[in-house]
Amino acid sequence: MAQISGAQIVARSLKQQGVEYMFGIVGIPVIPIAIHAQREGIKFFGFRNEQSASYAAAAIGYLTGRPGVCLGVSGPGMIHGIAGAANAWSNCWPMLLIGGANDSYQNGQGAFQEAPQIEAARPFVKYAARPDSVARLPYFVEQAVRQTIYGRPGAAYLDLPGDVITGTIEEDELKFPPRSPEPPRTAAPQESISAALAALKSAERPLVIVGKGAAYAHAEDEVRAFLESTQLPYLASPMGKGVVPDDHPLSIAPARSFALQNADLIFLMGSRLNWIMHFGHPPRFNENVRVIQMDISAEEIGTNVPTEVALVGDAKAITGQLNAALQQQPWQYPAETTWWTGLNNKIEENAATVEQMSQDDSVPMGYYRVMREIRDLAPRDAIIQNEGASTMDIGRTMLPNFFARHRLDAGSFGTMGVGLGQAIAAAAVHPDKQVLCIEGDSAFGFSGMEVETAARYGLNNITFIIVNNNGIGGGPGELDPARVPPSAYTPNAHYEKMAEIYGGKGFFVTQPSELGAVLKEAMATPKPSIVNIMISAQSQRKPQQFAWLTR
Ligand SMILES: Cc1ncc(C[n+]2csc(CCOP(=O)(O)OP(=O)(O)O)c2C)c(N)n1
Ligand SMILES: [Mg+2]
Repeated sequence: MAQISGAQIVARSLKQQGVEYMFGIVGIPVIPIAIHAQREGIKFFGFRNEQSASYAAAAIGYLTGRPGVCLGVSGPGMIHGIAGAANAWSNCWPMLLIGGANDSYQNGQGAFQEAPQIEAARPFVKYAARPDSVARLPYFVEQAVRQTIYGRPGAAYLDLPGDVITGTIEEDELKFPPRSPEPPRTAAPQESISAALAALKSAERPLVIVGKGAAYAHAEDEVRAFLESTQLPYLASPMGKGVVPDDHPLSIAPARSFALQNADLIFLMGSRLNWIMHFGHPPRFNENVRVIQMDISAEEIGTNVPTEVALVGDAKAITGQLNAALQQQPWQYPAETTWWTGLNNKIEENAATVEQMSQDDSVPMGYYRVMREIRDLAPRDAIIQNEGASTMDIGRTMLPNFFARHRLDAGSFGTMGVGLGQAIAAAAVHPDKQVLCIEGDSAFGFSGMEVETAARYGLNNITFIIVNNNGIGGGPGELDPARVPPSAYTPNAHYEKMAEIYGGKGFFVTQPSELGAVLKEAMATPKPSIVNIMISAQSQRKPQQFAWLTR
């Protein structure tokens, strides 16, 4: 009879539960878990910091619907991984954090890297457990994986003491639970479907808001069919972009502020009324805005603004129900309304301002000039990772998405530093697609060392683009080391030289005339390349009534 170790059981259980990707850093006591994960066919990516690894694991959950794993050593490794668990918690993405822990017989003795790990993980996870024996490891792995994807997705944590990892058992004594099926797609009661449609018909200025919940649920076909049959104007949340292509005629994205302020009824399709949507409150929203809310989580219903019609369940299933009802009884929001006229006027006005800024060939360049060039060269199915303050805000309006789950950013948690981990996850899931990782110079610095990780695993489909204004929201062109402003970084820092550490190519761009050719070459280069674009520290967003950063 054969003996099997805890590490091997964990790896085999993960694989059986549909885990395909693991990110982390090895050390005592988790090395054997990574080794066995590779043997079981799980793709392991050794990172340079568990924080980035944990962001990658969470992005995998969003992109694939099965959790990515972040593996960290006890104490500091696991603590770094909490960053990604928190990001997953805030974004409602599946991920599984696995932390090594000191041998259980040393608990309380001041063991090597001993820490209150379960307590530390708890507020950010749906499930946290310390398996009590080698034999029960498969049970705990199945529980953890299932918890991340059932109900509202989120993170789970497994705490694995060294003696459980290295412990052994007779293989025959083990029982592996079957793979947990995909979560049930719960539909809404028929009367709620009717109520939602009745509410939409009664609105004068309706607005649909498509969120990343719809993207996660793979509801893109249904959402598009719903919009096209009702002809309702819609807006996407930052990561809801692409569920319906951004160039769709029903998109009123350039008139976002006007639309939010004036809508008398909003239909939230997997989008929340949190800070990104200004809580649904005035002055960004109409005081008396009515709400139809579709969400996987009943607890989310009514948050910040009372909900008139609640559609609790799966976005794909429920939007399908709406479409079926509309087939029975077709209805369209009229094309000739003062609402559409107002929206279209605003779209034209804003598009003209943006177009003007994006044609500006001044040196140093402005954000819009840079983004225009990226927009024009990005393949239609590019996956866009975008983080920074203005780099992200402007990227959001300037860089379109045409497919669901093709945009990743700082998200609901506003986390700087997610970029490289997310880009690596996206490149691993979609090896045939171009991944553009468009980073503010500050955002890049949080996890810049992971360029080496990307190169080491041959993720040559990533191009790193740094929009460099010498700091957090811009910094001075010269620095006195005795008086460094809190937001400043080294002026004209040559971040592109980091490509040299792995024999890649870096580009430093100051002239708008060079930008296009450089971006093309960078995307065609056989290793991940880094394009460092100097822009004006004074470059700003188009004037906003309420910029979130300045409030
Ligand atoms: C983990 C974390 N730390 C700090 C912040 C605060 N913060 C918000 S945006 C930002 C960086 C903005 O600078 P940059 O990435 O260079 O973009 P820019 O606006 O200059 O284009 C920082 C540090 C944050 N959101 N997350
Ligand atoms: Mg910056």
